[in-house]
Parts: sequence; C-alpha cells; structure tokens
Amino acid sequence: MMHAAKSATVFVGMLALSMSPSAARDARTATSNSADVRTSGMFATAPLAAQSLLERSPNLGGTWTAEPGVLHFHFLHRFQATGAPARKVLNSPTFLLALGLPHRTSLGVRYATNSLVRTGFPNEWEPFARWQAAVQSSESSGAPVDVLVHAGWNQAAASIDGEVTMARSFGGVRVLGAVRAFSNAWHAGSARGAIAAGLAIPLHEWVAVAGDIATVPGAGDTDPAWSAGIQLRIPYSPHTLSLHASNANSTTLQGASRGINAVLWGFEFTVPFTPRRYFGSRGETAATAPADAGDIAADVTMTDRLLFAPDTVVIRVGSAVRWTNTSVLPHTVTADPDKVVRGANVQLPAGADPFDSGNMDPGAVYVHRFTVPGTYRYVCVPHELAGMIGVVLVQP
Ligand SMILES: [Cu+2]
Repeated sequence: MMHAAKSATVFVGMLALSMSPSAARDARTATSNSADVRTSGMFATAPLAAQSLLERSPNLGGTWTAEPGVLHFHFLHRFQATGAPARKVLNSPTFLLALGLPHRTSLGVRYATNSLVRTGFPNEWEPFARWQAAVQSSESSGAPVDVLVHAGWNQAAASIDGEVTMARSFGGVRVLGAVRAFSNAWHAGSARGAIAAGLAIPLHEWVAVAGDIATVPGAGDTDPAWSAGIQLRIPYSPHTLSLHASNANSTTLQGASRGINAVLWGFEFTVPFTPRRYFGSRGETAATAPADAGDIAADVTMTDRLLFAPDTVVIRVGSAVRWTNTSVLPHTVTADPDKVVRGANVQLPAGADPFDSGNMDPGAVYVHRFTVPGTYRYVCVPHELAGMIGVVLVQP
C-alpha cells in the first residue's frame, strides 16, 4: 500500500527546483498525468510527510520539511534513573519548532534543556534552516533519493553545524544516511565530522520499527550514538509517536552524534499546527450551497477517516460537484498547485482555472461547477500528506 501510494505521489524535485515556476508546473502536471490517479488509501505514506516518525529513526532528523505555513512542534523527552540509593530521574527533553516556508524550506530551532554538549551549558539552542534539495521519485526522470540539507548554529558549542541527509525507500523500508560537520565540535576548539545511518521498517500502516547509529570518525574518546524504537502513527490524527531507547542525551546535530555511558528511555510526539485554520479570515471559509444547485451531478463527503468519499466522481461538463464536510475536522477542496505541498497531487485540464474552497468547518458545503472537460485532481490541504486526494472526471 505504501509503495503504491508513493508511485501515485511522485514529484520531480530537483528538476522543478531548477526551472522557472511555469516550467516547473508543466513538469509536475506532466508527471501527474502519467501517474495512477487513484490513491490507494487513507493512510498512504507520503515519503516526506513532515510530521511522520515512520519515515525516520529516533536520532536522525530525516528528510522532511514542514508544509508552507504549517508550524511543527516535536516534543522529545528522554530520561534515565541514577543508581541506588538516590535513583534520581534525570530528564533530557529536546524541543523542535519549525515553520514551513515555500520552496521546500523550513526555519526552526531545536532546544535541549539538559544538554551535555558543553559542560556547564545545559541550555543548548540550535536555530536551523532546512531545504529539500531532491525528492525521490518513481519516475525515471526523478531523483533516486531524498536529499535534505540542514544548516544550523549550535549556541552552546558556539559552532556552525551542518548535515546532509539522504534517504531512499525500498518498498516501505526506508534507509537513511547522514553526514554532519561541526566547526567547533563540543566547544573543544576543533572541527569534526560525523556520519550516521538509520533504518525504518514498516510492520503495518501505523507501525514501524526503527534504529540508527552515529559516530565521529577519528574521535577515539567518544562512544557511537545509537537509538532503537517503535514508531507509531496515531490513527485518524496528524500525530506520530516514537517509543525508544538511546544513549544520546539530546537530538541536536551534535547531541545525536555522541553517545553517553547510559541508556536513556524516551518518546517523541509530533504535532503539526496549521495556524491559518485558527486565525484565517472568515471570508476564506467556504460558503453554503448556492441557490441554483439544481444541476449538482455528484456529491462528495469529507470524512473523519481523512477521505473524499467517493474519491472519484464522473460528471458532464457544465454540471457541478457538491462537497460536504461530514466530519469533526476542518477540510478543504483545493485544486491549485501553488497551495499544496506537492504540485503533482493537483491536476487541471488545459484552460481550467485553479479552485480552492478555503477552510471548510464541520458541516460546511462547497459547490464547484466544471466548465472545462478533463481530469481534475484535488487535495485537502491539511490532509494532503495523509493521502486525502480526490478526482473529478469531467466528460465533454
Ligand atoms: Cu482533510
């Protein structure tokens, strides 16, 4: 299922980034034309689902960037207990906040409140920028791997830190490799590099096992960092959860490169926020059905299972489709490649204008009339990466 979904959500990353916007859009449209228009299911895994821990291992950042306008909060908490008689519990949280920006970039910060990167500096900040330089595609013209460039500043170590992560999915199995560089590693006054490798193996649509190891070549005085855990997608929500063990105290680039002489147990919880869902103007909210709804040729509901039902409708040109949000969640009907995460998820016939319902609260209704025949592919913006994609076939 994951594999099929991946081939349906192809994107020509490198190509599109290197071309003009209109050429990039043409390329994406061409790609989507050749893709299977039916997605395989509600929890289809998007390779770059920003929040998904199923796409990475506990200590590796993976290849995600946040969708434009979406704020990601990742809460990682690790703890260890000291020996008898004190048995004191030591807590090591690392918070991550990142805002998605256009062109597959994100700006954010990691903050570890009990850092061991530099003695005497428990507060470790790592402001960073991330850029998806390439996206794996099943098309022969696409990139063979996902590539993510991460550049940051480790305030505790006073070090410019960088990482390049490459990842590829084989079937559902995700293989990750990363190379890191630190200008002032652990504030010791010298530059160091680190390498890391990880694996995430899906057992189920909602469950994967994952692990990784990282080492600093040439640094005989440091232990490799490792992690192993179970990664869970929380059904019918945008959240994922990791339950794991590791010997790394924080998950900044430096923190995740060096092990300490202890096993820490922990979890990570990922929370995407869509601020415009809460602060957007009311004017953007979809209106109710117009009075002349007499020629509505098809009804589509938007469900709690993050699906358009039915996902494909066939109508005659000139007639309309009516979408009704029957769920407790907000959804959208969006056929505008500039408003979605992956342009390839939207398809419009030549001459057809993009359309977008705006946010549809529970119970909202949206009607769109189709005046140009052809195949329309549209998404729900908040749930695009969960596979909420629909198709309207408009016959001449
Ligand atoms: Cu939705």
